Amino acid sequence: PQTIYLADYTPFGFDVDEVHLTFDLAPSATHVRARIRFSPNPDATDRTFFLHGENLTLLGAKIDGETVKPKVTPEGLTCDVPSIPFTWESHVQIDPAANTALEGLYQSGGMYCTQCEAEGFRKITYYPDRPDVMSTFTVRINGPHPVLLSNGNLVSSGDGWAEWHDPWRKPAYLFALVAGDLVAHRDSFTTMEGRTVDLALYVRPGDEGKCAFGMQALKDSMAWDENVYGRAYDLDVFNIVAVDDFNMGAMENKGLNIFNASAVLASPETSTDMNFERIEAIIAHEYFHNWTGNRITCRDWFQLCLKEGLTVFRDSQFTSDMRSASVKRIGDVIDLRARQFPEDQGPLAHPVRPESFQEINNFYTATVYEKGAEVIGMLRTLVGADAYKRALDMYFDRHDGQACTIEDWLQVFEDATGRDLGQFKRWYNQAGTPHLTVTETYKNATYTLTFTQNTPPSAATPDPQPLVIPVAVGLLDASGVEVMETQVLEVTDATQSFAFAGHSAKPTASILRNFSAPVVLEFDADHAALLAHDTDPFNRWESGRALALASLLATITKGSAPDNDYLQGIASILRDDSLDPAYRALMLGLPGQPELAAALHRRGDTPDPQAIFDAVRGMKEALAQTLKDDLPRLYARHQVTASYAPDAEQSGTRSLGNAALSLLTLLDNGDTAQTQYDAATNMTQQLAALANLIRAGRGDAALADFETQWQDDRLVMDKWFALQVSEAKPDDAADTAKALTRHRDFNWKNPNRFRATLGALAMHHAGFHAADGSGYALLADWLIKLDPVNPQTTARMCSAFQTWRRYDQIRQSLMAKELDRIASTPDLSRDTTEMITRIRN
Ligand code: DPP
Ligand code: ZN
Repeated sequence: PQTIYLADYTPFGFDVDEVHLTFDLAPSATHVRARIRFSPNPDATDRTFFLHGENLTLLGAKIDGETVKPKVTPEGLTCDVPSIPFTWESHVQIDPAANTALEGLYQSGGMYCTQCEAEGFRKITYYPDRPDVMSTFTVRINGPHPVLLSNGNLVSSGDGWAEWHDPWRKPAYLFALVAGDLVAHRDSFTTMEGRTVDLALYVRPGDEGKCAFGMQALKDSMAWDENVYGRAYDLDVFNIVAVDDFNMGAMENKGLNIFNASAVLASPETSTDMNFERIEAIIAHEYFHNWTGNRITCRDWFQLCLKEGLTVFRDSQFTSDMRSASVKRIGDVIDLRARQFPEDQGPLAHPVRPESFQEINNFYTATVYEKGAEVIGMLRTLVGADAYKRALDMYFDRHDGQACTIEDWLQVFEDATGRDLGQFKRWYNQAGTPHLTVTETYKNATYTLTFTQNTPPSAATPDPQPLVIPVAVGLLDASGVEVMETQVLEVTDATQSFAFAGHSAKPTASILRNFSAPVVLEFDADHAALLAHDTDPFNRWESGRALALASLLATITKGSAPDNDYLQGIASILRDDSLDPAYRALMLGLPGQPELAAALHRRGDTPDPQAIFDAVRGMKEALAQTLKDDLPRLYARHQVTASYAPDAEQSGTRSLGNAALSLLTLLDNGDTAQTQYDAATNMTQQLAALANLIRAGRGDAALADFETQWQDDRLVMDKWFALQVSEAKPDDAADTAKALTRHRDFNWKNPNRFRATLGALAMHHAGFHAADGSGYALLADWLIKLDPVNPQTTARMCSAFQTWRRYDQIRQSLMAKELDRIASTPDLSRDTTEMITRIRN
């Protein structure tokens, strides 16, 4: 496959002034007619007229009304064209019914829908399918469907047809079309500019009862973006459509967002509190893209973080405002460590702005998204909230309607603040998670912290240079009183010291408060004191986490008993009813098993997945014993009696109740869980009870009952599939997943169901890494089977193997064998080939 380089960017030779599309929908023979006005681009030197096009049958082409015969290849076409403005017309036939890759125009449950980001539009018609080519679109849809939707505003419609016009210039990746027998949940929103916007959430008949929450989240997002960023919506309609078969979570098409049903449909009976929170965040994310992504888009796909990092950062701010900021921050860091750190620390490491790729779909990664958001968070910390706001206003002002780069983004911060961001820019160009090692000295009433930063080299960045690292630090005295409020230190050198004078006794340092930079911190802090007293909620939680990590590592490597300081420290926090229940529930969490494997690997040890699993289980038992007398009360006090609401308060209460339940189950063998299961009136309670019953080895009856109750609900059945795998004992995980692939409801072409079953296996650390290689083999079998059908989802799941070099020789060779087996599959997709090659090397 061909490698594409950022350094090779050149503009397209032509501007697109307007696009007219006509669709005649038919499952296996949809006709697409395009009429496109091109004119020479004065900024370009290369006037090659190349239009992307894949899987298209060209039935005819004309330039200014005269038939032409373009030269067609599997990737597109070229044609001789005039050197003055001209009108291009093409007529192609496509086959949505055969489109299982879910890119371009395809069918899902009888409806038509599209997914064009990143490069799906070329599967709809011939076009310069690149984000820096922007145009207005007028779309006519002919088809016997009650609902016919495209971007922008509805111009006119009749029986079997509709015409839409999007007045905002946009790249083709934001194009969307939906047709089907759908029902709408409607509402409206009046913008701060006085525009009344008709809002609609389109779903399959039967799902009407799952729309209200998503609609409210949309309205909250619209209001928030006005209040916080001064950004109002800019069309008369905003439509969202829920689709069952979808590779991603959702897509921000202009005025017509298309969502994976799992990312928008919600009801108390069928969705957990976590589902509700995720749906709220994704609705916000896609809505916020209207400004950060659509109005200002990316010049090329290397700049993906320009829209994604910023939009993730914005949706995190939104969730922090809607719910609890510290709980959100802790959740984001857990997620970063679980998904981004392994990427940054293994063979897939790439900069937030990569410099080359073969298949762009492989770069919709945690590094681009989540580390991209962390980089913006650091920028905001460094310049301050006011300057951040000024810079963003300048960004919207200066670049509205443009396709931009990271250079444009950093320039507005330089212009708004006068700062030189040359060194800061390395965060965008360098791969790898920096390690920040800290030592302390105390002499003559002066406390000194010395920071040493070191980013491990990687294939993408063989010679990393020092970064600008904002390190938020506070100091406490021996009694736990804060003697220095949070200060942000700017670490810019490989080694750098900061002195704090006037301390009559050696203070206790709280370093990297609120996780002010995405680094691995190595500091021998007084975690027990910080767990008891830190005024920074993040670092207080982090101290508990650090104690748990150290204790678990000692158990794994030396067989030590769980650390009593940790157990007692957590117990006091759990007993402190003045603390937010959601926060206390997080305090009961333990480091993820892959995170423990990474920590062992970093110390030069070889992780044994079963030993890690056992140590975590042992720690939970120790927590249960320590809290033995508290758990019944903790559980009882955190039951919600009011009618269900998915808000922060109620879900926090339930999360602590359920955290208590999982410890109680270790003491009562699941009796409380059974009672909760029998009485549950919402999915949060039902699913938590079911998980505990499986863990206690008595889940069969409840699993059967759950299946009977929910067999007709696709999204709930995904949970049923996933839970059996994720709660299986390590030795049974692969067999459980395998048995589920034979279940009559295992529709492997549906990405949600595939992920629920095989993705759950990949995420079951000890199960996936079972010593006999059964986990590796089963996943590889299914990736090989899925690849020709859906390369994008296949390639994404290959990352399960990315940490393979951390493990022992036997596991390494078992994994290498499966990677080679996948690699040698005939006609393997470009997506999967690139992933396997990068992982294997
Ligand atoms: N739909 C994906 C997202 O919003 C890709 N843009 O992140
Ligand atoms: Zn996004």
